[in-house]
Amino acid sequence: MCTNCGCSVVGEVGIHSHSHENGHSHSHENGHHHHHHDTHQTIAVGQAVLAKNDRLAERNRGYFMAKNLLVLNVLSSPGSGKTAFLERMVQDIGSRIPTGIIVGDLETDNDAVRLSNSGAATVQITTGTVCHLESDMVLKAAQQLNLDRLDVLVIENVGNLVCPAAYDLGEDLRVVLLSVTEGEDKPLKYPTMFKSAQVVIISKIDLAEAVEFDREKALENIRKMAPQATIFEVSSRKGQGMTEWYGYLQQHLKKSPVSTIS
Ligand SMILES: Nc1nc2c(ncn2[C@@H]2O[C@H](COP(=O)(O)OP(=O)(O)OP(=O)(O)O)[C@@H](O)[C@H]2O)c(=O)[nH]1
Ligand SMILES: [Zn+2]
Ligand SMILES: [Zn+2]
Ligand SMILES: [Zn+2]
Repeated sequence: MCTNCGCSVVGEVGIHSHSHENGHSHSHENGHHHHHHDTHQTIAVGQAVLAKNDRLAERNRGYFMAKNLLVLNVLSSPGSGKTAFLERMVQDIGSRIPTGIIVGDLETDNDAVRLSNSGAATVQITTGTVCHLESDMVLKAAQQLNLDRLDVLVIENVGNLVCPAAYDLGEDLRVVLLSVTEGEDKPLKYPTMFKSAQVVIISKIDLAEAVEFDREKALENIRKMAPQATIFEVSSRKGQGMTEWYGYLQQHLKKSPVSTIS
């Protein structure tokens, strides 16, 4: 159920195609009352769903904390390069920093196949019509992984810059990608997503010149909406900026590196 865009709110979508503009004589009083009533109900249901999700997110957080896991919730619009970024990361540091990945998509397990080919333990969640992940889905998926063996658990959310922002999954860090091909103004248009980010990754910087990406403008917009966020500029294709990201990740690990054991 999606409380922001109403995508799966059964029978409660606020679009009425019949017109009331001309004061037609047959009474719609009940109907109007009904509509109002529905609207309030929709909001009430939505708040209950979010409150329940928040409780389950806290449960997830406790569970992940007990496992000493660093948990990332990776978010962006479709095709911004989440999977490519994670493939590169697992290839580069997966042997040093054991990483598991939960990936959400409406349909197909393509991303899970790509990610497990890169060497990560991977679980796919197919959500059907639901355009975001929720805490209970994440817990069920996480229980399919051997969490004791992992240092990092990554959740690749459904490609969507809107409603996933409303769903805490129990993560430590929200990582929001903005690719150079989607426009410098996205942080201004999707403020909720950027306001909740601890990390913003500008992705596909190898394409920046070709699309005349205005880097200064993008940085300004990100800083405006997400002054709290650490910003990285990366290319998963060419590898620029990835080392800086790995340094940040290393600093936030909950487990000390295996190599220090004598
Ligand atoms: N040139 C270039 N292309 C990239 C880069 N990262 C991703 N791509 C391409 O962008 C397209 C989308 O990348 P994905 O990694 O599938 O994007 P995603 O965010 O996981 O997409 P969804 O899961 O569908 O939301 C693919 O064709 C990638 O090869 C990059 O750093 N440089
Ligand atoms: Zn939605
Ligand atoms: Zn993906
Ligand atoms: Zn949704």
